[in-house]
Amino acid sequence: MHSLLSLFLAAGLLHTVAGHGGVSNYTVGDTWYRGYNPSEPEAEQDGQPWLINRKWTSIDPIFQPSNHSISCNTPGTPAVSSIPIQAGENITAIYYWWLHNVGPMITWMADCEGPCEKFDSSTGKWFKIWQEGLLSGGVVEGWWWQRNFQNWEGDGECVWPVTIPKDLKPGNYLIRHEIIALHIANKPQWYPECAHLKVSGNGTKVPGEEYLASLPGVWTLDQPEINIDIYSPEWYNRTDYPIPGPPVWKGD
Ligand SMILES: *[C@@H]1O[C@H](CO)[C@@H](O)[C@H](O)[C@H]1NC(C)=O
Ligand SMILES: *[C@@H]1O[C@H](CO)[C@@H](O)[C@H](O)[C@H]1NC(C)=O
Ligand SMILES: *[C@@H]1O[C@H](CO)[C@@H](O)[C@H](O)[C@H]1NC(C)=O
Ligand SMILES: *[C@@H]1O[C@H](CO)[C@@H](O)[C@H](O)[C@H]1NC(C)=O
Ligand SMILES: *[C@@H]1O[C@H](CO)[C@@H](O)[C@H](O)[C@H]1NC(C)=O
Ligand SMILES: [Cu+2]
Repeated sequence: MHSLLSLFLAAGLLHTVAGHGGVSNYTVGDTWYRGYNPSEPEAEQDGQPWLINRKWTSIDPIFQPSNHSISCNTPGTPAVSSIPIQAGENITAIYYWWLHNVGPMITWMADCEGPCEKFDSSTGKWFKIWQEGLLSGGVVEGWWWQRNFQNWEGDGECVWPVTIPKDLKPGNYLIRHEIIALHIANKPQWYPECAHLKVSGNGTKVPGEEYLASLPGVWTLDQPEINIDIYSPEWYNRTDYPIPGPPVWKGD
């Protein structure tokens, strides 16, 4: 199976073999929160009281880093409800069958500075709370976190747990899961989805300026790690992949 996978990868065909994807559900502890489902009728989901993630109507990627949709996908309409979570707890994003396996995965948050239902995500001061990239080996054939996460065999689920920094100031936040797929030369793909969180706890910390970024803004096609040809001699066997953007905020 893996040689077949490598073949698809080398040919850049994986993309056409199966679809793309995005967050389907979230869990906090034993509680499941249903996300927006692009394959179900919009009328059954729009405005529903259970809806905790921002509307996204297609599992296809976004190709332009300057696209307004890069912040919370298309159309990114605000959710109705929020996921309650305590700072220090984990939230786990569960994906539809994920097949790509090269490129970084990043979880961001942004303070809605009030109700998230009224917040324009493209004005957010986004900060990273988690990121993973290349874990071992070379850029093309090595193991990315995304490769552990993907589920080529189709059994089990693609789960992505992250911890809300325990000292984060309570409030309303967006959480944004972003996969950047880099398997096609010089054609990076973005897969972002956002959910609304109501963070509780006794924290007082907020990230400093050096941790903040805009979306759109943080990614450009001038970044060599983004507008990348992983199959080029320059990258193929490289064992380091620096994830661009600000550093991850650990809560201090
Ligand atoms: C997500 O939740 C929906 C509705 O609760 C459910 O039908 C679906 O199977 C879940 N998806 C996954 C990948 O578990
Ligand atoms: C932004 O991305 C969406 C989803 O891929 C696409 O439909 C739309 O045309 C893009 N907008 C621009 C200005 O490129
Ligand atoms: C909580 O999230 C962290 C960070 O991703 C992860 O290392 C840990 O395994 C998660 N814990 C649980 C119980 O899922
Ligand atoms: C916050 O502080 C109150 C009062 O000291 C305490 O009862 C509560 O358990 C704390 N909550 C958390 C999440 O630490
Ligand atoms: C990568 O390394 C392998 C094994 O050393 C070598 O055969 C191959 O030619 C290298 N590829 C590139 C593009 O440098
Ligand atoms: Cu895809």
